[in-house]
Amino acid sequence: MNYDIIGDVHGHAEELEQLLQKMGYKLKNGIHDHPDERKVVFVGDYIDRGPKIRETLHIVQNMCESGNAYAVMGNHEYNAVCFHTKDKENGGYFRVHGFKEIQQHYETLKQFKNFPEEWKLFLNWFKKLPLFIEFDNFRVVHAYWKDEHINWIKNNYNNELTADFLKRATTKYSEEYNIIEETLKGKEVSLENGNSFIDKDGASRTACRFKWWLPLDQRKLKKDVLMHCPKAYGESENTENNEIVYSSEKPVFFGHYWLQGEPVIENPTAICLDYSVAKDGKLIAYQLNTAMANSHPVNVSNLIWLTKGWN
Ligand SMILES: [Mn+2]
Repeated sequence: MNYDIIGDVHGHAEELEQLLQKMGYKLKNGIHDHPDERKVVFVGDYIDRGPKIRETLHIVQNMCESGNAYAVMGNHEYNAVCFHTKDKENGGYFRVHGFKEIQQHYETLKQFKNFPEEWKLFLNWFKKLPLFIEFDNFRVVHAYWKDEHINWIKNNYNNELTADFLKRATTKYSEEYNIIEETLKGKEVSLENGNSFIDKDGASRTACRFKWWLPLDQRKLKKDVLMHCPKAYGESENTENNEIVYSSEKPVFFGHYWLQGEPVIENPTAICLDYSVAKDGKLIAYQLNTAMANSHPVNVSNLIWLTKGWN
C-alpha cells in the first residue's frame, strides 16, 4: 500500500482539493479516491484559521469513512472537544472560554454558527480520532512522538475522549495532561533569565517549542532547537535536551510547527509536514511508496505542494 501524508489543513479546503487533484485523486461518488488505491494520511489540525472549515471536514471525514484515508487528532480538534464539553463537577467547560481560546477557535465557531447539528456530529467524530497511528513502515502523530507516551496511550487510553478522560487530561500535570500536551502540542522549553517573546497571536510566551526531531549535529545554538526564541538568547550554545533524540529507523511524520519557506527534510526519519498554509505558506504532502521504504530513505523529491499559478 502506498500513502500520501498531508500536513495541517486548517480549513483550507480549496488547497486541499487542488493538492489531492495534483496527486491524482479523482472524485468517485463525491469522495476523493485514487485510481491506484493510494491512501491519504492526515496529520491533524483540520479546523480553525482558514475560510472553508466545514468543507475541509467533509472531505477528510468522507475519505476516512470510505477507507480512502486515515486521520489522527490535532491539538485544534482536541481543544475544540474540550471547549465544547461541560465539566459537570466544577461547572464551565474543559477549556476556558477566554479571549485567547475564542480567538483561536473563532473561524470554526463562525462558520458552524448556522450548522449546530453538523458541528455536534463532527465533535463526536473528533473524540474518536486516534492520537497516533503506527503503520508497518511509518508512524504518524500530530506533534511529538515519544515512545513512553505512545506506550502509555496504547496501554491506558480507550480511544475516546470521554468526560472522565478529559477531566484528568485537563488537570494540570497529571499523567494524562502531560502526555496529551506533548503528543498533540509538542515539547516546550522554558526560557531562562526572564526571557519572553510574542507569538503569532500576539500572546507573550516564556517557553519555546522544541525541535525534538533535529539530529544532534544540527543543534549547535539555542536558536537551532528553540522555535521563535529571542534573538540574543538564541545565539548561545545549545545544551538543552540532548538526551531527546528520535532514534527509531521507522520514519515518523507529523505537522503542527508552522514551518516556513521551501519545504525541506531536516531529518529523514522525523519529517514535519506543516508549512503554514494558514499563514500564506504551503499545504504539503509526502508521497510514500512503502514497497521501497526500506531500501529508499525518505527523500525530499517525494514532497509535493502547489506552486503559484498551478490550477
Ligand atoms: Mn497543531
